Amino acid sequence: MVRLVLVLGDQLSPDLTALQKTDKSNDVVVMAEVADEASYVPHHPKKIAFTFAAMRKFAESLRSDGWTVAYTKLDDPDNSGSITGELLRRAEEYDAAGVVYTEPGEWRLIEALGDLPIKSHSLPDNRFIASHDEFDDWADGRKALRMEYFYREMRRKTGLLMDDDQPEGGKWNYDHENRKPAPDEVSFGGPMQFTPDETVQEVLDLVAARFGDNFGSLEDFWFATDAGQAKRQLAHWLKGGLPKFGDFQDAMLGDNRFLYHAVIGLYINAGLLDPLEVCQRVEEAYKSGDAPLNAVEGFIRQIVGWREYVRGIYFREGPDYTRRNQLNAQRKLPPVYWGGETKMRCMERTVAQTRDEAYAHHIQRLMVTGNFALLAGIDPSEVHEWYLAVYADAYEWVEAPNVIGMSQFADGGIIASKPYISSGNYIKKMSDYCGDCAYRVQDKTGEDACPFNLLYWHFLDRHRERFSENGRMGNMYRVWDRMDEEKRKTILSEADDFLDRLSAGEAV
Ligand code: FAD
Ligand code: DLZ
Ligand code: SF4
Repeated sequence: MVRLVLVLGDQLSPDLTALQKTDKSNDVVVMAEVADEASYVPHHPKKIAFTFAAMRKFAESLRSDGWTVAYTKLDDPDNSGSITGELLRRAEEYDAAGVVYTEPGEWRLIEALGDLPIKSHSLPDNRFIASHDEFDDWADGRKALRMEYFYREMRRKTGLLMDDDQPEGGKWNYDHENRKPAPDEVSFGGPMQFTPDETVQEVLDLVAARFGDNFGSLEDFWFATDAGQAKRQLAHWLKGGLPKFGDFQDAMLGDNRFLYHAVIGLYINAGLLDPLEVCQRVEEAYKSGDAPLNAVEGFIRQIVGWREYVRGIYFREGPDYTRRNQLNAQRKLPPVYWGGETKMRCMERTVAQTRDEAYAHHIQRLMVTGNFALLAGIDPSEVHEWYLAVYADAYEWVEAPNVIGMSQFADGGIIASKPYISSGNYIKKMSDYCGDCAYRVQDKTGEDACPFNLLYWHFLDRHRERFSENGRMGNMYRVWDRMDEEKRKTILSEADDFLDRLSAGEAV
């Protein structure tokens, strides 16, 4: 009897376990563009267009490879609107014995598929370096789950940048070389841009009609939408971007949105690029002398370290992870996150770039929009939904640990050993935003004082009980405590006033 083989929008890999374990001469692949997936958060239109276009092209490539594919387009009249609905409809149509699927990347769908009233079989997603069991074996019994130690295990397992059992160059981590401030000139022109072909254009028209009101611009769509294009982007970046990736990894520029970043997260997460192969290509660039060790190690750490680690945490912590709120932050997400007017140049630039590109790089996500939300005490579940909606690379397994854990400290410190907070000074050092901001980054109080300066101390003061004993934060509290009492009072009352105006919807 026929089995249905589910392929989700972020499972576009020919080596997907469900495709490997089934039979193309007998079984039927089910792929479906459905309202449920396209609207469980208000996704950026470019993210939806990327997903649908890549799904349609992948379906075609499966057909060329001999598979029967039952593909549902969003506007098909029989579309039931959900993945489970489509599986049940196709099961009846093909009189199928059951469904085989690869574990989805979100608990929401794992639970829905687990409740299917037909026979179903879930397979592990082997597109990762560590299985759930391997991660749990590493994590069990540890007091703290620090990424650095997990990363070393992954280096040993993959052999990447290993010299027998020793790390290449004698050190595991070259991060301290990777914190250079924004350069005056960027020698790399950014990611390769692809002109929409007929398939992409058809999807763009559909998305414009159905999701045109979502936050985010659909103009100038240039993402790769198949594995061939994604590989061309990878090759382009290896040559032009990788050599300086490390140096300027943390830098931010108002008029250069990509600097030396790879802009491949969306392709890896959707299945168009294989993470291990990407790392092997990066290692080759080091071995052939085309890229320095700090860049190569820094990049490989993001993939075999952070990417694998956050996935391990997401699955280990369970479905309630996205609802954690250890700092009891209750403020509503302010309109600035949806493009509302603001005088803060760093926020305005980061949100504008997000609206245009469905992309911002790591430090913009962490130290601008994330830092602001944390300092302002915004409800982490609202922050989480925003990040899940607006970035083309966002799926819960990777987004939630980065937002709830790393950025908002809402998991109470499973991922981060201390909160990622900074005053305006850090943003000034790493970017060119402050130069043309209405606020003055050097002002600690007063009408023009940078809001990050006020909120930084407000955060530390209101969370004193939790953080003052944290060894890595003692210095911050000592500086605060040594400050003149009048000045402290002024900072706190100006910060309160700012937060009131933020909550009242004022363009602060
Ligand atoms: P580069 O800067 O060129 O880095 C290379 C690759 O390393 C990325 O493509 C990605 O695959 C991997 N990587 C780097 N950092 C991380 C990380 N912390 N976690 C997982 N993988 C990482 N990444 C996502 O893929 N999806 C998300 O939804 C997401 N949300 C984030 C939210 C916040 C608050 C923060 C601080 C980070 C988030 N990240 C997320 C991680 C990181 O910002 C993006 O992976 C990166 O910006 C993607 O752009 P790039 O391909 O140009 O990456
Ligand atoms: C992100 C997304 C969107 C926008 N639409 C679809 C869709 O219509 N059909 C589909 O199979 N997948 C889609 N996806 C990706 C899924 O939401 C993703 O597979 C789950 O969130 C699990 O990671
Ligand atoms: Fe951002 Fe403050 Fe700099 Fe303005 S002065 S850009 S608000 S850090």
